[in-house]
Amino acid sequence: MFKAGIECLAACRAVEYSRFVKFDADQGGRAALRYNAAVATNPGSSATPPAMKLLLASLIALSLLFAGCEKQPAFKSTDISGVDWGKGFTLTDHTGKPRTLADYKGKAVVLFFGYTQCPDVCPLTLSTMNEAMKLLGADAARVQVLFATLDPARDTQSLLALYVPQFNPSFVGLYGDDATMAATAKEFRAFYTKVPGATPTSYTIDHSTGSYAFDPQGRLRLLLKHGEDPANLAADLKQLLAGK
Ligand SMILES: [Cu+2]
Repeated sequence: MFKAGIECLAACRAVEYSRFVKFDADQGGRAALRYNAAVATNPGSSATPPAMKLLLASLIALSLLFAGCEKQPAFKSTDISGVDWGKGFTLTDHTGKPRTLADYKGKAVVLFFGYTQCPDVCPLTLSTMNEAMKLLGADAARVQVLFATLDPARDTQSLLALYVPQFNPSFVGLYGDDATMAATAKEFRAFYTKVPGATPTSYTIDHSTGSYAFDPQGRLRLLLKHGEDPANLAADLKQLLAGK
């Protein structure tokens, strides 16, 4: 039922519609043949053609079908439910504790990839998430924001412990070695590339800017876009918490 709802917009218009069209063509064709045969044997007949009745019934059924689709949860963010990537991660948090996605089961999780020396995107994303947390009120206790560094060479555990909770005491920084971070970013289809600076340690990192939202069952559900209105983020997270 739930799954059907999620896939409704994507699937029902394509699959169900084609089923209806096929049904209509098959049944309508046969009915039309029967009608032609009936008219041939009884030329005075003024009954509504059976093919027409079938067509009307199909149109009513189709409009009901689409009305049903529109009642499904409408997220403000991009619904990516059911994708075969972004299954999870194995990283270390800013207190040194090993962490996987399963540790946060029962909470909606927002995962973001970035780096602490980022001049714009990362601090804005974290402060926007903090605004969303404020709007969530008591529900904020059931949301976990995770900041995974793409720059483990400079973003040490202690630096993450200083930086990430500044935005919100509940936010958690995550790190791994270079290979682990590359594999984790790849699992989430996040992109990043080092841009050399004036000195070997003053590089910047260009990176993709979306955040990933999981429902309390740990399923990847939404891609949150950079610069999203905190009210929209809070509304989407509330829906995930409500089991939508
Ligand atoms: Cu950034």
